[in-house]
Amino acid sequence: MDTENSKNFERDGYLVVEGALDPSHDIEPFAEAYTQLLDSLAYVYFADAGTTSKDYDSLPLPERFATLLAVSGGKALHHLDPVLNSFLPHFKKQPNLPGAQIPALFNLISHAGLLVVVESLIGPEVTASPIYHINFKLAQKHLDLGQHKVGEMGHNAARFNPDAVTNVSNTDPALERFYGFQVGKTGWHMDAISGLYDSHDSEIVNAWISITEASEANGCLLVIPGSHKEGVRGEPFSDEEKDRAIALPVKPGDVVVLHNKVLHSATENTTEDDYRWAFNFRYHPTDQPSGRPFLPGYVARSRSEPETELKNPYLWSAMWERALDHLSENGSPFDYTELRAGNLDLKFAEELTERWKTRAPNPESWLPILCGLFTTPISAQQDWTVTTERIAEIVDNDSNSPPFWEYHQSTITRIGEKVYVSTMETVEPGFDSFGKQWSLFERTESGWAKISEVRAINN
Ligand SMILES: O=C(O)CCC(=O)C(=O)O
Ligand SMILES: [Fe+2]
Repeated sequence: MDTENSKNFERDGYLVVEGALDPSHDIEPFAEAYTQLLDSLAYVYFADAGTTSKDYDSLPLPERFATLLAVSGGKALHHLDPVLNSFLPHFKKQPNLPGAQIPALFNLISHAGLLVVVESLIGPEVTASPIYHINFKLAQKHLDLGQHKVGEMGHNAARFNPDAVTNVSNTDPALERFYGFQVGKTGWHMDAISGLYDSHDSEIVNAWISITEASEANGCLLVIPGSHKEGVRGEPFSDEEKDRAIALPVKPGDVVVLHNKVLHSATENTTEDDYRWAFNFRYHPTDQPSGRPFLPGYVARSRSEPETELKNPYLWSAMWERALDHLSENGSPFDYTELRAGNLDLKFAEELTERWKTRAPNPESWLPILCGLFTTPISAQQDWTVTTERIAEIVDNDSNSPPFWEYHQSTITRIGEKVYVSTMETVEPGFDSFGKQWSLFERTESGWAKISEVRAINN
């Protein structure tokens, strides 16, 4: 079956694998867990906005989703699909929200039923790319409902224009250019063009799985067989080519695998009130670039070094938290418009990829990302030593902060009259080994004094 699959995939640029996942065992529990995430986001946004929606719990899912978009002013999509939205000029992680990289999502991305298909196409060393998207296609009625509620909740209704597929030039960060792709209409494109140049020839495959049934009426995929053979290209695509498109209606549990260069889009959701909800996950051979080096992928399958496979969903969530913290602090390392305009060359891409490979060679190395390891030249570290004077300055003068401070590569926690300082520091050039140091300070009559210190070196 594998050779047949890969032959067809090579020829057509796509593959449909029916029943790769079990609807009642894999899809339904996942959908339930993810829906709880969506609902929890809505509750937080309601609370933050000082509003409530009494009827929220009793609404059908697409109406709840539309309500979530409305109460968040569109920003729930930034949180749920950070890979796309990290390119917004003012992208900020929303730390008040429960993380969107939930264990159920990790378990689905790592599901053996998907990996076996992926492995048959790209070989036994499989990295799950950080690139994944949620596409939740609402009927017009529900897009309108979102817009209507936006008005009610005092946000700018214009941001819910479903035609805002690309190139929306608006300074409002919530008016994301990707809005159509996420909840409206998916236009013609190939995925490769959105990756950094050094990933254009990576053997990236896209496993697209529908949580709901996907039909021509509610927005199934359209694909142009064989269109992956002509290199990386963007619009315009000829009508003649688009006329060769075929529709791929699927059921929950079926997987559509797309080649990184195959042209695809989706039909419009023209139903009265149905919705089409899908995820797409990307995988590539571990030694090839993902196209998003500053976001965390992970080894999902390795036949040669099985111990490198990431199995812990909470570690994955933490990697994302730290990467998004870093992104919020430092901004995206490049502009999506520049990328699409072809202004970032191979050298730029390779350097960025190399830099992040050195910084984050394994899952654990994403975790200390804000502790100075990535941004601090080693020679400058001494200037930032946390002295008793610094403690007094930071802890005593900053009464507005919670009893927790980030000071360069240190985390300072105050509990009553005690202050704990934990410092992550490199002990060798490069990032292969690092140590951790804990110090305890106590308030005395003459000010803060260092009481004890513990140092641990990890290799
Ligand atoms: O689900 C959609 O409509 C968009 C999917 C897509 O473009 C992709 O999976 O790359
Ligand atoms: Fe796509």
